Amino acid sequence: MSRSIVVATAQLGPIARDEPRASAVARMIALMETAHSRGARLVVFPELALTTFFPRWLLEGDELDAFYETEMPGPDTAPLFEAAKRLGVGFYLGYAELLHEGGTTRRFNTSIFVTPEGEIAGRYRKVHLPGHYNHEDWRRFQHLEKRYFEHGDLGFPVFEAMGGTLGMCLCNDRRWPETFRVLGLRGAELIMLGYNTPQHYPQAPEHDHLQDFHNHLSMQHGAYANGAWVIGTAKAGREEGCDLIAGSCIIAPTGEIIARTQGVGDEVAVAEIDLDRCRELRENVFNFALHREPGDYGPICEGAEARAEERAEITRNSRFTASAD
Ligand code: ING
Repeated sequence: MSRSIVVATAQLGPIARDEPRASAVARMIALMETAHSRGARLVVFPELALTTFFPRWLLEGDELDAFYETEMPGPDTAPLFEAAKRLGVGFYLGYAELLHEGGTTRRFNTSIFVTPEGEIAGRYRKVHLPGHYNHEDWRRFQHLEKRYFEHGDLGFPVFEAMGGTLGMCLCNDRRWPETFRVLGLRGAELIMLGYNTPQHYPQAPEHDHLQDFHNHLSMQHGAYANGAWVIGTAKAGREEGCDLIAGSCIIAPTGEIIARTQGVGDEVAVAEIDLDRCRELRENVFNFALHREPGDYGPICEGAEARAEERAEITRNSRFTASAD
């Protein structure tokens, strides 16, 4: 018995700061059509796929709000939902979510999974927000995700769609093994994620040449240690003067990269995956019931309350401002 499905990573090249959403959506529809022509029924787009990576600048007010979606689908994104229905393709989409809830405005770095019927079957809000809160002059470019997004309030949910159990995360989440482990413990067979990853990491430029290695290392380990398929999709290329890595790929539960993009622009890579292959790992080397020892993992979950206070402190006093070395 196999639960095979043809999937695609749909990498985007740079999106200009003044590029209309309609342009990004048109590019994504073209990628979806290419993937469909190669048999794909599931497509993964990048993180913040509708606009340029705006946390690289200090913005406020209407100029900042212009980068968020207040409805999904909205007028600009409806054509993507329609294309998915027309082609019979499900898709993962990363975007900046702005909502008014209980009298306050809430902002999240969000991803959704939309079924071929056009229904939103899963939603995720980024838990691990990298970067900093205040503008820091010493940086070549800013990384203000801690300023522009709240800590995700949905945890790491899984959901049923496309004949399997699916999970999502976003960019920096992939570097934290806990992300994949929680999704794995909840039975995720395919984990989808998008990323915007600069080649240059200001606090440790000596690692710049390792970004592609760390990207694949993180995702390959997450796949292997949890016996799950992983699809990671980049927004890539030189975007507003900032070089973003590519390396979008499809990874088997064995940790092997079975398909990847070659360039740094709009590009699709496709592979047929069998969700039943997760069992090769989950029933053997990573048989959680047989081999996992949660009684010894205490420190992993210690400090949750303190962390909530620290997060508030970052927002209030940004005492975590990294000093220039
Ligand atoms: N970007 C980067 C990422 O985690 C980063 C931030 C870059 C962290 C390089 C470490 C090294 O891939 C986002 N958007 O999370």
